[in-house]
Amino acid sequence: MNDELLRREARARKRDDQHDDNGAGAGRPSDGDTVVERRTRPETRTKKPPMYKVILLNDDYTPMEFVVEILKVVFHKQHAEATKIMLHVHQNGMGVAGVFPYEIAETKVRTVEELARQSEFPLKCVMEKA
Ligand code: TYC
Repeated sequence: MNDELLRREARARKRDDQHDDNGAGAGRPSDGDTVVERRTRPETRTKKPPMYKVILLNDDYTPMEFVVEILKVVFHKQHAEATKIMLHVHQNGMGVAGVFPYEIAETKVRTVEELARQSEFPLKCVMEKA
């Protein structure tokens, strides 16, 4: 089922590449300096935004309960999932709290660090292209 969807998507992409006038060559000057606008249909495919992992870093001082609360409040995780992620970070040094478009990831990082700062914990959080 998924394979069939992937095949259809690949075929659709191939058709688009062959027929669309929006790709390379569109708008090429026909002579000296006249730019010909050859676009024949509106752009239909909407690009997905690049995604960023928000990564929590381990430290020796931030209480486990605080990290679990952060994961629940900022990343909307259920208690069991939040605990699992926190323990993963505790044991492995870092772990992914979530994956978001750039500006949302950036806001999450700032929120985590601001909440940690207010409680005087050194919890750190970084983002990385997914
Ligand atoms: N290592 C911390 C402790 O033992 C807990 C902790 C987990 C801290 C995850 C930060 O991102 C973190 N209290």
